[in-house]
Amino acid sequence: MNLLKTLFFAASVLLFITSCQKQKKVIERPNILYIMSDDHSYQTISAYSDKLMKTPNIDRIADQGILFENSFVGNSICAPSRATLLTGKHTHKNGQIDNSVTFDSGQVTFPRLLKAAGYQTAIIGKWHLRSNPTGFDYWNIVPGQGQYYNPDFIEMGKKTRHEGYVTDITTDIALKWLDGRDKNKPFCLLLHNKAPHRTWEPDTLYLDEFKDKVFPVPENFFDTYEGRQAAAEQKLSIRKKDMDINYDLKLNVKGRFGEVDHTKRMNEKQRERWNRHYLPITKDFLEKHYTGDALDLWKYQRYMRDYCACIRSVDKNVGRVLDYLDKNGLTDNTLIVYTSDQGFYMGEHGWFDKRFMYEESFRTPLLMRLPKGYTRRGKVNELVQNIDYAPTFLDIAGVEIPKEMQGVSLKPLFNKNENVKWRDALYYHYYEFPNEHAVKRHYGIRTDRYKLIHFYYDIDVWEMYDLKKDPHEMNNIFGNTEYAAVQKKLEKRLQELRDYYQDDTE
Ligand code: SGN
Ligand code: CA
Repeated sequence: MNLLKTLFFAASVLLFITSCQKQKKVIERPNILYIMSDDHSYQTISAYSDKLMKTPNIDRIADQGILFENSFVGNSICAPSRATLLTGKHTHKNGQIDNSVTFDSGQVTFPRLLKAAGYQTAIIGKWHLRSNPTGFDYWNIVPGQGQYYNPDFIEMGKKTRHEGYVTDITTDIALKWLDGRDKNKPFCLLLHNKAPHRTWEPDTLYLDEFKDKVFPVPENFFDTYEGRQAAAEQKLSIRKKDMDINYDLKLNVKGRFGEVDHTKRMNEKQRERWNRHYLPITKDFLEKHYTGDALDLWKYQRYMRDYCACIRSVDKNVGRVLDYLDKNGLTDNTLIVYTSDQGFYMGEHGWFDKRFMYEESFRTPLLMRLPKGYTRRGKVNELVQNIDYAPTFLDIAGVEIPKEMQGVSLKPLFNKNENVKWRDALYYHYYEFPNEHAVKRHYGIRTDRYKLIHFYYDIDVWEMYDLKKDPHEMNNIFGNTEYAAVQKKLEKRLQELRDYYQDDTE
């Protein structure tokens, strides 16, 4: 009897151990599929909020994975964000402080390290770093900002025009590459959409998607920017001529830049659909003679309709990629990431564009579906930043993270019930001034509750926000005696972060 008991006990222990091992077993060297759109706001991803639109396919990633509720960039603009993705460093360290600089392609980047470790690497879509991609087995990129209709792509140096809509074509090329890859090696594919970048030109098949939708107007749409000099002096306002009725909103009238022909790259069919959609809108606008607030609100609705119609294509194409992974048995052994190069204003503060360290553009959407074996699901609240992507991808591939990378691997956050000690604050630095949208140079710190920003160059202004009491950042509390102690702490912590990230630029 005793022997039987002992045997039974031993068998259960063995069963327990093997089941634990099974649970814990993670895929070694998983594939990495990184999808990044250009200027895609978290406000237009229904996994975050379905107030503006539904994105059922992008949501699939979070439904089966994790949704980062506190995901940010280090410098809210295109090329800087892309250089940070590749290098795992803030932009004062990788040199890409604004869009005008040419990326130093000799730097250590994660694709280069993955390639050396036996991964097949590819970048398809928007690149925007001026120098040619390095560290990729395959690259096929759009020139500069790219074109929406019948766009050119540069495949390993050779330019070709493709018939169709840019978001569809980017995905077509990506699926073709996936199909033809060496199936004995893991892959790392960067799929970078051009959309929904300004001037928000939808697939002509989707022009009517949001035609009659009335979007809720942000409560600070008519912001007067009191106590915030940099916000008052920007040039990214929907309510001013910064957003043009012809150039941005596609009315068939003379605008600030003359009469821009959005249809010049189109074929006959596309042009016909375009005109069928926009000519009646122009006619209606000319009859109504909007002025004042009514004009501002009309512009807001017009902007939102085109922007969301662009997202409609992005979402459809994310679905195509996810279906491909499912059908080819790749879903379990692939880390799937969806993000944007930064956030975007959907009329908050009366704005479009990005650049500011205010929430809507400092934040960026981040959704991940984890390879089999990682147990975390649902919302993740830790403060994460785009400096963390490169270390994360190297870490899950089992490749050593170079000391010079400034971000940290997110891998410890990929399992539930793990008590991870995490950072308490994030650093930000934006440089592109003087420039088109007149957003002043600034740097700052954000903790889970507070934000401190220093605007400099042609001004010397500090701002501070209590995000719990003032989530829309309308009330600058810098210098407020009630917050003196908090301010002192933030000032000290900001200097510590500047030392830690070795940023003495100002
Ligand atoms: C273009 C846009 C700007 C935008 C920048 C940077 N103007 O210059 O509105 O802020 O790109 O965008 S446009 O008239 O060309 O549309 S970024 O995403 O590339 O950084
Ligand atoms: Ca961008």
